[in-house]
Parts: sequence; C-alpha cells; structure tokens
Amino acid sequence: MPFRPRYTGLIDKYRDRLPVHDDTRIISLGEGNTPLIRLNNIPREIGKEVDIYVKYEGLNPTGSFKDRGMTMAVTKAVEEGSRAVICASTGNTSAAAAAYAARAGITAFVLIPEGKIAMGKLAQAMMHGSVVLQIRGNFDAGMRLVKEVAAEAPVTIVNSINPYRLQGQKTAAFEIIEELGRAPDYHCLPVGNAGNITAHWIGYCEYSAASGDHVTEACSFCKGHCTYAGGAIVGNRPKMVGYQAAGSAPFMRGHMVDDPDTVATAIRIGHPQSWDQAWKVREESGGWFDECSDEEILAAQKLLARKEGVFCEPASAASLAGALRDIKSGKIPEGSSVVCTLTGNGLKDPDTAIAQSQGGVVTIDAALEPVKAAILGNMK
Ligand code: AN7
Repeated sequence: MPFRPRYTGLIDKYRDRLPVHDDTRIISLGEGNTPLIRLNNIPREIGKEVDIYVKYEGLNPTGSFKDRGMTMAVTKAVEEGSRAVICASTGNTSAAAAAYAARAGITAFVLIPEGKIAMGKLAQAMMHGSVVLQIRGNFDAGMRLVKEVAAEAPVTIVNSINPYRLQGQKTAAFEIIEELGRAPDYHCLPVGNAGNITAHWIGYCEYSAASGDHVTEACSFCKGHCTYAGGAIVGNRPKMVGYQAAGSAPFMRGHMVDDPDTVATAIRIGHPQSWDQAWKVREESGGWFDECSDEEILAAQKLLARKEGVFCEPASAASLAGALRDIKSGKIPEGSSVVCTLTGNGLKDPDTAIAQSQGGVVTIDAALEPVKAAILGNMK
C-alpha cells in the first residue's frame, strides 16, 4: 500500500506562501484540509441548476475556521517571545485561542459577553485552561477593552486585527481552488468582523492571474504580510457575497450598530474590525452584502442538516440562507458555481439546535410493539 506523508496542518502545507521561517516552531493541531461537500438534494429541491458546495470549516480541530488563523497567530506570538495571548470573542475565537495557547504552553485570556456565547464554546475555553473573563457587555465592548489593555500589558492580541490571522485564513481559498481547478463564481460567507471575507479575498487574489503580483507593502489587505509574489494558478476570482444577521447588520445599515442582536451569537457584532477592507472586497470582487432574518438562518441550518446530513452552527447557516435566496431570485444565475463557507460546527450550540427541533424525540415504553409502531409511522 502506498503511503502518503502525514497531513501536519496548513502552515506546513502552504509554508512558501505564509510568513514563517525554516526554523519557526509551528504551533499546529492539524487544521485546514476541510471537506468541500457538493450539495445534492437542496439544489434539486429548489429546482435550480447550480453547483453549490459547502466548505465545512466546522471540521477544524476546535470546530471552526478560526483555527486557520490561530495556528498562524499563536505560532508568530511564540516566535516573537510572547507568553500570553488575549482576545475578545463571541465564542469561536476564544475556543481556538485557548486550544492553541494550551498547545504552545502559554496563557490565553479571553473576554466573552456574559450569557451570549454558545455552551460548546464556553466549555472549550474552560477546558483548555484559558482565563475566561466574562464581561457585562457585548463583543464590541470586549474588543475595545482588549485593545486598551494590550497597550499596557505583555499580551498579544489574537483577534483578526492581528494580520497573521488573515494570512492563515486565506488558505481556505487555496484549498477550494485546488479542488475545483478554478475559483467558484460566487463565494458566500457569514460576516461579523469581516476578517474571514477579507482573508478569503487575499487568498483568491494571490492564486489568481487577475491580480498579478499582488504582494506589496502598500496592499491594504495583507499589509505586506503575504510572502509569495507572482504565484498565479487560475484566471478567475469569485464575487464575494457577505451575509449578516438582520439584527446585527452594520454593513447593511452603512454604519456601526450599537446594540446588535441575533440568535446567531457568533456574528452578534456591531462594530466590525475589518470595516474598510470588507467594503473594498465587495467593490473589487463585484459582490454584495445582504442580511438574513433569524428565522431564515435557522431554517437554512435545519434544511442543511435534514437534507444533506451536514450540521453547522446558526451563524454559518447565514451563508446558505442568503445564497439560496439569491439563487431562487436569479441574482445568482443558473449555471453558476457557488461555495458557501460553513464557519462553525453545529455541535457548538446544542441549545439552539434542540430548541428548534421540538417534537424530534418520541418517548415510548421499552417494548417491541411501540418501537414497531414508531417505525411504521415515521418512514420517509
Ligand atoms: C461561526 O469568535 O468574531 O466576519 O469572536 O464564529 O471573520 O468575524 C466569530 C466570528 C462567522 C464571522 N461564523 O467571521 C469570535 C468571532 C462563525 C463565527 C463568524 C464568526 P468574521
């Protein structure tokens, strides 16, 4: 049997395109290399000829796309001699920071909004031994505090304002291009701080001939952190489409939102940190922003779970909810290829999943007849 080298994470794989040195100690949990799953049943159901793929980032080591950025951010923090990292988080960043800090043997401080993060994420931050600071305030307040304290204490910020985060996250675009042989026509993502949509654009630009030698100190996206010049692999780039939760949609309002609210707690963010970059991504790619109601988000989460067997968290489902609406309306035309990023795993937020699956459990006596009756009454 032929053996392939063991997959050891995205920094090893994309070393020549990331800002690391030969002797850099890589802090990795084997992140990246996530499945790109073609949807079979949902396109048939909506009666549209489109190739829809979901990039299942929930299968990263801590269950979200944040691991791609965190392997880079913590690797660089350690290389630069830092003994502690800090972040504000709606949950997934704190889970990733906690895990990678544990792996590196340094301390993670995480600021989370009290009562507004999903249980799985809280469990992760606690279990990995981070210092969990629950604040009476939302993510945006936490972010402000993190910036203030990092100016006065020896801690490295690992939110996506850390440029290494976006460098790690750009590799998701590389993987998609390598699998499809080209960039998709549309790439749909949920948008909170807008770091991920920016990172994907960096990745698509770097792999595409359209942007030529993208890497410059002056580049407002990578700020000189891309290390690979002239690596064109394909000719096209996607239109980047960002979907927000309606109660938390500063890009739709055109200004910051002070009291964001949504069932999709991961994207309950009113003051996006990559505001300027995201507008540029929209403009350069020819894409757009839109918003989805909480009902649409939950319906898409359920549809994906029931029709395709893929379980993502609510925030992630915003990408599919928006894409399906735009496909139905023809804004995304038939014949297109569409990738939706499923940013986080459904297991992160069991409370929301159970709350919207009421009636999904039948309690019966432990006897043959009721089991048989349940089977005959419930076949698809
Ligand atoms: C599942 O963890 O900001 O637009 O603090 O967890 O790059 O912010 C999470 C963001 C989408 C939005 N989907 O990505 C945090 C945090 C999920 C997320 C987003 C987040 P960005």
